[in-house]
Amino acid sequence: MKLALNLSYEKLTDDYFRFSREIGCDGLICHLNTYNATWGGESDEMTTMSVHNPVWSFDSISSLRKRIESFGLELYGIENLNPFDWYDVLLAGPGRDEQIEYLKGIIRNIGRAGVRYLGYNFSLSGVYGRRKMRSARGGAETMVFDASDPIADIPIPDGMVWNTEIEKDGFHVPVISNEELWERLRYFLERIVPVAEECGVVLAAHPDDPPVERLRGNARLVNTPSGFHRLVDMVPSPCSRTELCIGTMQEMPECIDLEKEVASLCDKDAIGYVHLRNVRGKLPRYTETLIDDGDIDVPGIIRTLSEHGFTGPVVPDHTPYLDCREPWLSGMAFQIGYLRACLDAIR
Ligand SMILES: [Mn+2]
Repeated sequence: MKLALNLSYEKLTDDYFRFSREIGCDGLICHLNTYNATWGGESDEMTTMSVHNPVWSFDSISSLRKRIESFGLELYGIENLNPFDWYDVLLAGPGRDEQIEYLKGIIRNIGRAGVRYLGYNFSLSGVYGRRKMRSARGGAETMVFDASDPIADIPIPDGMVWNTEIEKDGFHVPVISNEELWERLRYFLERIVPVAEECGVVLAAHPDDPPVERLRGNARLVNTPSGFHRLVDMVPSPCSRTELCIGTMQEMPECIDLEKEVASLCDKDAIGYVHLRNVRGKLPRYTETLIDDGDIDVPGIIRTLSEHGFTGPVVPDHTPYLDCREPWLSGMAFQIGYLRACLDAIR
């Protein structure tokens, strides 16, 4: 297994690369989108991207890889597509086929640049509805989700997909069934997976975070442990796998035996890469916690992954914010150090 940090676009700088290597990462998963504010900040909304951003070109991805390698790290993957580039794929809108052609080009760029994974989240609402509270150990700020919070039912505003304002007050986002969203995923995978196979890029699907049945009154997709299997079975290929977010899986009420669920995905070779964080509670209410402090036996999960042959990247996903000058960095350093010790313990 490899240890990687998950860096948002603003953090793709020499300082963060050096830091990542210093705390013992083998490589990185990078985001090419700029998320407004956060990622666990005050708001889940995102804005500042543009359609066909040159950051997705072969030259740009290739030079990013070279920069990262100069710090002794590997660029394992790119996480999350730009909502401006595929909103009609998610909405089954008029531009769907044209956007799919553009995405094929992106996958070719990623493959040609020697990057192995493309993480994506096939979702209308994206990650939404959590609140930042001082609920982690010692009062550290962290994300809390409560399905009874009225915020979870606020409909998706017109013109918004995946927490991103595509067209202010624009198109209406119709309410659809979960089955309809599965059909849209099938349409996407049937066209995209053959290209991923040609280029040697592994598509890795993140489950719904939070994994509720419906969010903002609209469809969700992978919100049960069996949903991961349904997704990888839809268009079976070594290039269509999951971005297995173990914290999210644990939050699912149907997840009774986490290690067994993880093992079954490993045995099927269905995992691209892993998000690993801890959590206390399950739906309808849970709190994200520090990696040693929740319901998940993290050393046990690492052992399960190893015993079932998983060799890909593990990233710490989210972290509570620790009270010091660098709340996010210190949280991540703690998570990486803990995971490094887990990996060393099974060597
Ligand atoms: Mn995750």
